[in-house]
Amino acid sequence: MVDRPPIKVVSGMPILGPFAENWENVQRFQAKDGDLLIVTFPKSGTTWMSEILDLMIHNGDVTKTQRGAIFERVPFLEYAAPDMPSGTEILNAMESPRVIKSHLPVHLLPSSFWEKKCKILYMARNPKDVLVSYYHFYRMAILHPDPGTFEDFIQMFIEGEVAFGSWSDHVKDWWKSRRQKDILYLFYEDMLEDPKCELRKVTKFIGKDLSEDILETIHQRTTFKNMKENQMANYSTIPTSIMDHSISPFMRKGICGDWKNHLTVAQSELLDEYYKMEMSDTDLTFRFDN
Ligand code: A3P
Ligand code: EST
Repeated sequence: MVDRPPIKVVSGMPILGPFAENWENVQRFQAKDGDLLIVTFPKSGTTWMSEILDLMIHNGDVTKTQRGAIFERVPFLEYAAPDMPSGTEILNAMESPRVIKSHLPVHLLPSSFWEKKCKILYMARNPKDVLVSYYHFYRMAILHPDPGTFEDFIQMFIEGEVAFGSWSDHVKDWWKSRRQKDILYLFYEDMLEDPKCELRKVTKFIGKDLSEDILETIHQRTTFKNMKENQMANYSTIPTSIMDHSISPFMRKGICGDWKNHLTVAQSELLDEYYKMEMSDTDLTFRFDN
């Protein structure tokens, strides 16, 4: 088993240890006109939206999405690990149109994304489900430190000490910035409730004209069940020494409200307090039930 590297702090943000080594290249990264960027706080539906965008830019051609695993088709900007090409290296060698994934907060996004004609899609999810999903992900993805007990992890989450920092700052800052540029702000809970409606929004936003038949194909291909079974979307091709799906599968539940199966009444109330305090200065709201 690979050692779990400790978190490092770059520009005031906690980040996965190995990612810190490539930080300067991330900040200097050159976005290009036409790039599509999906930004999220971890565990908010990044992989889901990545698969959707890859299908959309290929006009729903499912065979094209079999050309590689999701993390190869939609490279992760901040990604870095010893003896592996970093996200920036992969992206620099990639032809347009590029779909890029990032977990960066607004103020740390490389400036070239603001300068070029890029479209940014932001996807947010309620903090209780993010917290539960993130805890399981920390356990199974060995690039993360040991999360400790669930109780410990709740504290780390509330303090903004998990990788990529504070959930509330992330969602609020991107919400504030959404009118500054071409940014489409989406919610995981809306995607679950009415996927076709959200797919139409995304299609329009990226300037694609896709038929209802193609949208239906994209919808079917990106249901939780189908993505869970799709080797090119479910991260199962990664060695178990790096991601151990027997601890917790990457495609775990895919629902809204799983937090009710994990949080005690006291823990849920603590999160309610956190939410009330952190969200008192914004009109951004989340749904916790489906
Ligand atoms: P759970 O752990 O709650 O199941 P990310 O891609 O940002 O890391 O987010 C992962 C979360 O999104 C996981 O949540 C995963 O199951 C869920 N997910 C992935 N694909 C999905 C889909 N097609 N529909 C619904 N949820 C999906
Ligand atoms: C790290 C954080 C995160 O929120 C999502 C992902 C998905 C891609 C993962 C990466 C990660 C951790 C490191 C990897 C990577 C795919 C290959 C790599 O080894 C597991």
